[in-house]
Amino acid sequence: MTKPDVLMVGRYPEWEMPLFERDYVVHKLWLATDRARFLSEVGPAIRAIATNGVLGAGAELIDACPKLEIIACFGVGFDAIDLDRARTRGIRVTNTPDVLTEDVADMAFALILASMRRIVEGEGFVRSGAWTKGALPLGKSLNGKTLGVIGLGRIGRAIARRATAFGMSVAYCDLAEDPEASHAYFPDPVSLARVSDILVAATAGGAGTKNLVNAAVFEALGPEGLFVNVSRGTVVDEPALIAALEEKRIGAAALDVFWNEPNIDPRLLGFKTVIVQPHHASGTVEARKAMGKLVRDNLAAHFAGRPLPTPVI
Ligand code: 8YV
Repeated sequence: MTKPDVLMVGRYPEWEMPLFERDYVVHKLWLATDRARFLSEVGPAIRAIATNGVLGAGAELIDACPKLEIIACFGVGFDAIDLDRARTRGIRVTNTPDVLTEDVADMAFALILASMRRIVEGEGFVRSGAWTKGALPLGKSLNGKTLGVIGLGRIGRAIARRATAFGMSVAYCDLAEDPEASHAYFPDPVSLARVSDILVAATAGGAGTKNLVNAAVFEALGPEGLFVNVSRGTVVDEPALIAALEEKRIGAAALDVFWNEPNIDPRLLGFKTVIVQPHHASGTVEARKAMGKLVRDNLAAHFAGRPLPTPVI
């Protein structure tokens, strides 16, 4: 049987490559110097796209592959994939839910702890010798605080579980109240922010959540509040975040994702009250191995005519 042609949009982990190349003819889009020419040459043969949550697959890419059958995403978020175009063309789409949930929730808490307990600042304080001349300003305790979770999905619930273990109260907002959840429900991010000491965005990206966290939300969070983002940069009105930080209308921010990553707004780096990470919440060996396997399992199921393990459409 001939190996199906797969278009790999961005670099996958090194360990994945022999496994992909054993079963597929892999065309590496990120290595192409002339993207349009590369696509016009290989596009007609492509039956599958292997992409990730950031690069996705837009209409231009989908249309460059007339025989495309499936788009497999290395990531849970599929907001960068043009689902409408895929649907119109009858193309299947898969993602990698569950296998990264706990690690993403851990990152949310790593950011919360780092900000509240001044971990990054403290590290610099010791290394620079400043410790010999004085004391680090005091941090803030998590115990007794209220964590507001925007989006009580798999990741939001995993964050909420951790918050409970840290002695925090949890409140959330989502499109609808979850009858299973014991946490306080708020219908929108502004009313949630009003009761929150820490506000975490854990919602899906895409048009439906664009700028969901905006100036009004920051106003409601207040000058002592911490905003944390482990979802998508698009969920936040970044200029409004920068203005809120500048005018001290919120206390701090800890961000794993950005509107324009990796070329992030340099103004964010000018704040002592901001902690940044390179979109790395799922960046553990364990999660990434499981994500790679799930991408391959979805492709294998598709080409064997079996049900897809984790279909989006
Ligand atoms: C990945 C993600 O970092 O799962 C997601 O939606 O954003 C992350 O797990 C991303 O897919 C890039 O590899």
